[in-house]
Amino acid sequence: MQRKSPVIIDLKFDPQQVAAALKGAFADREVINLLHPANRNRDLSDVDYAVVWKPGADLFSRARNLKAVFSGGAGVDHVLSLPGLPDAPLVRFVDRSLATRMSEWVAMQCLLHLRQHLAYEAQRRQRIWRELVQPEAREITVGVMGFGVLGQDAAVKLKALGFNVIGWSRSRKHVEGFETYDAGGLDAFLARTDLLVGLLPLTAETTGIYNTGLFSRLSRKGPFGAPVFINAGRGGSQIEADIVASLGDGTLHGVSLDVFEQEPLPLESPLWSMEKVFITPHASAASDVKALVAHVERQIARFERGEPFEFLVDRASGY
Ligand code: NDP
Ligand code: OXD
Repeated sequence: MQRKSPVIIDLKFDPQQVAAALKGAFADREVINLLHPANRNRDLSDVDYAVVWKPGADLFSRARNLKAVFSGGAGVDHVLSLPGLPDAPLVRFVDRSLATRMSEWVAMQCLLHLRQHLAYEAQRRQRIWRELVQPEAREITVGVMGFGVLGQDAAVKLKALGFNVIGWSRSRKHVEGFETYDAGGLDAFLARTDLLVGLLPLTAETTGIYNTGLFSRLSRKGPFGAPVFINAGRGGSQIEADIVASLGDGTLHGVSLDVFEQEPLPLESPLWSMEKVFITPHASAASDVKALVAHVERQIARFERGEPFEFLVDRASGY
């Protein structure tokens, strides 16, 4: 029987979760977990596959003959920027568990803003008992920028909660029940959007896209008189100085941020202490490592049967 290539695992996730997920995984091949000190100087030159999240800078010079690279997350900006990335297929992580987690976070943030939770928290700190007017979800249009796997899953769940939902993507998506816009329809999309949800990948085109110019084109007709910005895509797509200024001058009513230009968010960032801000530490949708391993096993099995990989990254587009 032909020897099956080992799999390199270089996942900067919780080491215990990784170790637990790898028990019994890849049953018919060796697993080289680079978190394990014994593998520090291991020869990787004959390995076909690597599963990576923020891998070591020398990984691709050590593993010189990879036939495929699997991203440990949906985003691949962390891989595409690495020196020596081989010209081999790059597969991203797409899975129900990831979409469910992201949609939970997005729905929670939309509800927190709809139900004016920042205002209630401010009242609580001052021991004020005052009920605020309660707009309904149907009075609010959520615009999802990045109407891909995660954006569409979130849209379905937001719609079930009663929000109007519209989507924006590079190429127009035809999804029953949703009005959608393509890249050229950005102004029309923004003019209708009361709550902007960012689920874009980080590419040359999306770097810095969430800036004052964009915020000022959002709808001001919603119940709060100014729009809300919610971002779980990538921090490199937002200009944080513009977010701070837009909150200050009322261009934005509130924000929820899971991702930042620099992570961890520097201690001196004004965002930490601003009243109209919800912050989570890049925690909206962590990869479930067991689900990731199962996904990679499926993709390798397809490849070795001669079938194409699913969820291939288009290097030219950057996602
Ligand atoms: P997809 O590739 O399925 O969707 C990306 C969407 O963005 C597509 O609709 C795509 O358009 C659109 N898009 C990309 N570039 C542009 C552009 N220049 N102009 C307009 N639209 C554009 O990715 P996922 O939904 O799976 O993931 C999205 C991102 O979410 C990831 O790349 C990652 O950065 C982030 N993420 C963050 C997590 C977190 O914990 N904070 C967890 C998981 C993911 P088109 O459909 O036309 O290609
Ligand atoms: C991802 C992430 O891209 O966790 O999956 O950010």
